Amino acid sequence: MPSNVTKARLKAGETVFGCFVRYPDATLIEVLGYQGWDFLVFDGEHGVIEPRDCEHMVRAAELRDVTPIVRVPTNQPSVILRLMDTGAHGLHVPWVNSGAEAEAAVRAVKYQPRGMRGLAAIRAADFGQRAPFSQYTAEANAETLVVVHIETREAVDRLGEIVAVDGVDVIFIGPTDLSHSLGVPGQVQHPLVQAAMAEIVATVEGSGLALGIMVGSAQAAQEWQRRGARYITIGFEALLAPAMRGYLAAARET
Ligand code: 3PY
Ligand code: MG
Repeated sequence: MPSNVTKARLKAGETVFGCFVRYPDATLIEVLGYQGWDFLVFDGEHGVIEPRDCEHMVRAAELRDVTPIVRVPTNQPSVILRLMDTGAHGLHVPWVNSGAEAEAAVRAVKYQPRGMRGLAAIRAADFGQRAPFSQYTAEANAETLVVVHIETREAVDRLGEIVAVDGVDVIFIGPTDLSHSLGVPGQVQHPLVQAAMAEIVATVEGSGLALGIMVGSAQAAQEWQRRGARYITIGFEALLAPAMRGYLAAARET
């Protein structure tokens, strides 16, 4: 498995920037690969990305030296297996609500001795053409980035258990689902949501794990870096919409 540059940067204490893409298109990934992203997240939860799409998107990202990460739709070993077998260098697992659920995610994505991911000569293993399985499984266990979403009240309450699970790399705040879980859907600035986020920041601080979040603007990205986040993502549409609207407004001025 190729080395995971995003994971290496996080381990070195650096901050990394990525973009969520929910459209199943490898060409789009190749184009985005010219923009300087550290990583791209292919969204299999809220997007329509299936394993076959993911495999092409991973290839395109690798072509441009961007780390390919996939958000799996659910924390199920068979679902995680099919998306990770495409060769993604890491995964986002939504709705991780306890230490047991974080442990299940790590076991689904790591091979023996840490986990029980199914093993075969798939793309992630270079189709069995390059190295013995023992070398591939050790590389995959070391290089794969595990990002767990904290996006419910229960997850915030049980975050101490979650950060203690060996193999979790990034604790990722999902602001939209968190606001929904707290009864104020979409109101991410609501005091209830802000208080829950402050609890997350406090628990992650000093845990040795990286804090991640989805932001909506460069200003929010800067603010979250000041709060300690080092794995910063934004949605493709959050960047596209202002650029297109700004262009049209300006172009129609004359
Ligand atoms: C959320 O805001 O719920 C997310 O999952 C962001 O990716
Ligand atoms: Mg979410």
